[in-house]
Amino acid sequence: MARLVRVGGAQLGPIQPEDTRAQAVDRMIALLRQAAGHGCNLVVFPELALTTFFPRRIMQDPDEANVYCETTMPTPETKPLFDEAARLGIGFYLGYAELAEEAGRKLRYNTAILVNGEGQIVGKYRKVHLPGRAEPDPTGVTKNYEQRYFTPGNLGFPVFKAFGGVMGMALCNDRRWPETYRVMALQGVEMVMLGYNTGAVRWAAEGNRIVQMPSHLEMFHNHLSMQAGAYQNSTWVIGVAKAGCEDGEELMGGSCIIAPSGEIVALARTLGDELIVADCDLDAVKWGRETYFRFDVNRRIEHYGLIASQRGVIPPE
Ligand code: CDT
Repeated sequence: MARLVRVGGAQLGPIQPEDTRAQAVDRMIALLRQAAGHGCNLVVFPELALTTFFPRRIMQDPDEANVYCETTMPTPETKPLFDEAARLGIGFYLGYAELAEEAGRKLRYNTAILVNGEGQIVGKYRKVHLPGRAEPDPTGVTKNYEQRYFTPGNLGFPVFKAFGGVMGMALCNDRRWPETYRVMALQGVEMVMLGYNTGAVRWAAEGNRIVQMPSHLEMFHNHLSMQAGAYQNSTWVIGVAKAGCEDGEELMGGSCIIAPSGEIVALARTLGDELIVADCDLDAVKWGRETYFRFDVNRRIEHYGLIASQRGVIPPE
């Protein structure tokens, strides 16, 4: 018998700097109700879903970013989302900025949580691959300062038994790194949920010229990385965007639900609040893992020719 999870990918249109968390939560509740109408068990929201994508701007003092962070979850502003989801019996993945206190230090993490259909948090992930810069970019092309505001995640890539399967989480830039999927696949992941905020247009400094990168590549790489991650690890991948013109930056949409075959089975058509839905059979991961990707049999780490230092970062010549 199939192990079906009906998943809603809840893409959000832009959240402007002046928008409140309560406004964002209202929009998410509207999408949750739509998902309930479709019979969804699980809804995936984007990365940093409660606020504007604040790391696109440089703040002199990184601690100014604390106003965008949550110290606990649920907060009074997000409680209505938890309550409505529990009332509807729908679980959800939510990306937000976390301000944690660890060993007497305050640290910010780019975080995602998994909440079950009873409104209980059953998993937490902190973004490992932080893109962008920590220091101001003299060329002005950088639209991402996550390295300035966040500490790399210290929870690894854990997986969680929930929704009748093995669930994993990742955030945005993580999707471009094969390790993200493989570390979870080696723990048996069956569905990777991933929220993202990615510019539709990218600029680069070439000498003293600023050039626009070919814009078709942004969406191509977005889907390529998630489809490859799904196929090469035989897992469902749910990629959900924040989209549209946010604080002057065009964010790409392209939210999608990807089967373990690597095929996109649901795709957003707009740059606004939009729900995409697919029935995800968790048993569909088995075919790939019993044929091309038998990790225990065909994966030959002892033959990869790695020396100890190469298992981490390979030093330059
Ligand atoms: N949010 C996020 O991780 N965005 C990055 C943009 C990187 S720009 C250097 C992404 O990989 O989509």
